Amino acid sequence: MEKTLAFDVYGTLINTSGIYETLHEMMGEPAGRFMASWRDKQLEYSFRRGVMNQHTDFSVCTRNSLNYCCTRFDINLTDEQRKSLMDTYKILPAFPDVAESVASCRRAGYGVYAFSNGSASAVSGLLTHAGILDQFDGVISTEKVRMFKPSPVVYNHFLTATKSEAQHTWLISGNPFDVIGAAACGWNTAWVKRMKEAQFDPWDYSPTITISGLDQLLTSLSET
Ligand code: 2OP
Repeated sequence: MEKTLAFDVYGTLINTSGIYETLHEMMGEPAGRFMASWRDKQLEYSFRRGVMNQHTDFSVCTRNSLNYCCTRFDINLTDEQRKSLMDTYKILPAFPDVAESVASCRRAGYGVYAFSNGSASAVSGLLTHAGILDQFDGVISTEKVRMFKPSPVVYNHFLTATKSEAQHTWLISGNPFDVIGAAACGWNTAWVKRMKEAQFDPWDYSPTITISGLDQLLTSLSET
């Protein structure tokens, strides 16, 4: 049975902090707090929409949370500035350890997929801009089942779409909510803990493996 790797996109393959420079040019000092708030609120909106069965394109969660943060931080960005931020979000950089790690896992015989709340077109655009789209066997977006992570619906959709089985599938993610969601569905999980101070939720699920970068992934997988 082929082993399958599902790589989360935002925060795992793609560095969402890549938006910082643009934010800092627009607002100076609050950029760091603004960026963190924006990401948290974006995810909160996706969770709430999932529970409410009110799915929409993930970019709507991104735009709504941007507007929320402008009010919260009392920063009056123009429509042009907001559009510029949304456009920058479409071409965020990949982390430097992604290309070699994904290629080596594929050479080792793993099926490798990008797996995201983002639409297939948004994710394909990000990976194309980063020059790594053709390193993946496919892009699996949760849009097909009109649901967001960490609903079990999306993890089951991934298995169906890739003809994989939970016990032979790994979720590779920097996001604890995603790791816990996949673990609750019986998947193996790798938490990519890039920041020393990153905290995992004290729930009754822990990652199968924890790595500080994707350069450690293949070695860690072969040791399990
Ligand atoms: C994803 O890419 C939002 O990181 C999450 O699905």
